[in-house]
Amino acid sequence: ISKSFQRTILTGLFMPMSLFILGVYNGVMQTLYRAGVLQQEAVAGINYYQGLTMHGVINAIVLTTFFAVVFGHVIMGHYLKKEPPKWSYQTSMILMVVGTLIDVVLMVLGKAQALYTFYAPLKNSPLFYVGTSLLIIGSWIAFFGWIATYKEWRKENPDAKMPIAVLATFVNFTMWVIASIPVAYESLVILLPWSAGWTEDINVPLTRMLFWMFGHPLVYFWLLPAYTAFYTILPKVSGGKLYSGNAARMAFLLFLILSTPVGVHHQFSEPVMEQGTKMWVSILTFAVSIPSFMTAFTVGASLEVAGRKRGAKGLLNWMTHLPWFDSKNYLFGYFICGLLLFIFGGLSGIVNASYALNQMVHNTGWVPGHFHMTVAGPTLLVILGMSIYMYSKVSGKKIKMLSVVTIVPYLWLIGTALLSHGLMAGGLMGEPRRTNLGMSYTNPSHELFNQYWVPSTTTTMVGGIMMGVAALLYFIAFFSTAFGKSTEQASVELPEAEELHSEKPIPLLHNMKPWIIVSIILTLITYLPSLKNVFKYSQPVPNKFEAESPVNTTKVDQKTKQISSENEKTK
Ligand code: HAS
Ligand code: HEM
Repeated sequence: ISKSFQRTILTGLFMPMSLFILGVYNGVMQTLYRAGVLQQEAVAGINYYQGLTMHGVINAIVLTTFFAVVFGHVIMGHYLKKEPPKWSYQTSMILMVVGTLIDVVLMVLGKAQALYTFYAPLKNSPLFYVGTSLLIIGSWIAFFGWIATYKEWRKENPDAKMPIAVLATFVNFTMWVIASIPVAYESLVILLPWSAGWTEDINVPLTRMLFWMFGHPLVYFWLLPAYTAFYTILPKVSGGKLYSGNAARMAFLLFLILSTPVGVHHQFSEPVMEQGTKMWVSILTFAVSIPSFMTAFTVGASLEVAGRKRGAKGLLNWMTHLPWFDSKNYLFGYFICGLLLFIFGGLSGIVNASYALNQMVHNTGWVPGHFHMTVAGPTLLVILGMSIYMYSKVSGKKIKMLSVVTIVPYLWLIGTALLSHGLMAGGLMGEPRRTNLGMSYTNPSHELFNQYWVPSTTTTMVGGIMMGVAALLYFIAFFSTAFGKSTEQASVELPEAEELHSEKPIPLLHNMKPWIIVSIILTLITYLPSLKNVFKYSQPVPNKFEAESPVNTTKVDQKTKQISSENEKTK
């Protein structure tokens, strides 16, 4: 491994993990505000929305993007036995680091508090859109480097199968590039000039549509690195083999065609979207669950194979023969806890996708309950497990406090289950998300106090504190490892699972082109009518929102004028 490649990978692991401390701190604080333990607007100069923005941006955008890139580098290094071109990994890391630093400084200064979804009418400093774009473009550049490496490898290995982990990484980044075009347009062409004051008019529903066109594939961009680990590493560390390589390839390729055209399911309550559009997107969203059901089957079967290889007999006792709490196999704990959480994260996603049920849960605590069992479940646990694994291998430093590292995922699992249960139970009783409940609803001395939300917000807080403790233990182990001495040969390597059956390669599962074409067609079929809806029912208007009110005063002015002129006529 070259020094510069090593430095790039270690920076890409160290920097986001340091920022994650801030992300976790704000997460725990949110649970304290929501439970009414904190009843004020701000603590240590950070107000609720500033904290929520930092929490969402650092955890869900920064940490996940850095991890996808670094994991991609290690996958290429391990499977293709080559380093990507230096220009690509260095430029990519510099852009990502600079972009992230810009965003973090703005968030700390309170100049960016428009939440991680950052669509209008909330407004950030124009620099935030620049910073976020740099982070995203940086990640593209890493991908362009991998394509060059892959082409070289292909020339030298004309008959070799494309390894599943490489296919998965390419699928993920192709989807990412397609999805980031609308958000780049939204950020750089609409939001940046508007926030800089160069334009006055803004079409709010258009910005929301463009964001969600990116926002849902974004969640699969978070998920697919975890799936890559479940298919290509987990069977190995649990002592078995991958049940079917073809099924794995098929699942990834289905994500390529179905991830982008489903974003409108975040807009089921958006008046500008017509019913036909919503119905179509609801159906597509059920379809995008299919590759996850396939994954549950294939990964579950691989675990069963592992359990039986370890001596299990009978129908279900393979579960007890897996390497639970095994410090030599600590990665297993991170993966299995992620999978267990995802059973419920996935099922709650299907509730969200059901249009009628969505009306019940939208904008309530149910939604963060759902996604902490996805992004803070399999995604985050694979990030934590693999980050310390990769840091140790690439730096040649032995992992410190291995027994703590082994316990962390189980503690995180219990904490996340409690946090999500509290949020979801509260959500079903109307508890709103994105609200500092401590200032009113969970403050007994406030006139809006609601006693029914006390048990749910308290459960959330207990879960949140457990997650905070798990994260703290992890940080101690991660940074002690990082600051330790290097004693072994540095290497870029991954545990690699074999396939159980030697299946015949299916050409369609080895060629991404037809899938990319279908992906673009499905996106157009969905988004052309959605765009038509947006332009039919909304238009750019001057942004005259006041801090205290969600109502656009421009529209109110126009309506008042219209009513008074009608009154004049009647007179
Ligand atoms: Fe979601 C909202 C629908 C998956 C993240 N989602 C969100 C938001 C986030 C998010 C962050 O339709 C909120 C955005 C915001 O701030 O407003 N989501 C779905 C559906 C799925 C889904 C249908 N979401 C995810 C994933 C995420 C994520 C993955 C992050 C990584 N989601 C929605 C909808 C909304 C939404 C609506 C809008 C809600 C609203 O109104 O605002 C599906 O992809 C889920 C399919 C998953 C499964 C589970 C398969 C289970 C597996 C585990 C097997 C276990 C084994 C272990 C093998 C079907 C693979 C066995 C071992 C033993 C020992 C037993
Ligand atoms: C939102 C707690 C870890 C991603 C929230 C909310 C709570 C919370 C209570 C809801 C706030 C509200 O709607 O008013 C925690 C705690 C954590 C944690 C206690 C661990 C100590 C994570 C992780 C991720 C994550 C690891 C992602 C990798 C998010 C996102 C939001 C959120 C994207 C939505 C932000 C928004 O609405 O703008 N978190 N969380 N959280 N969390 Fe976490």
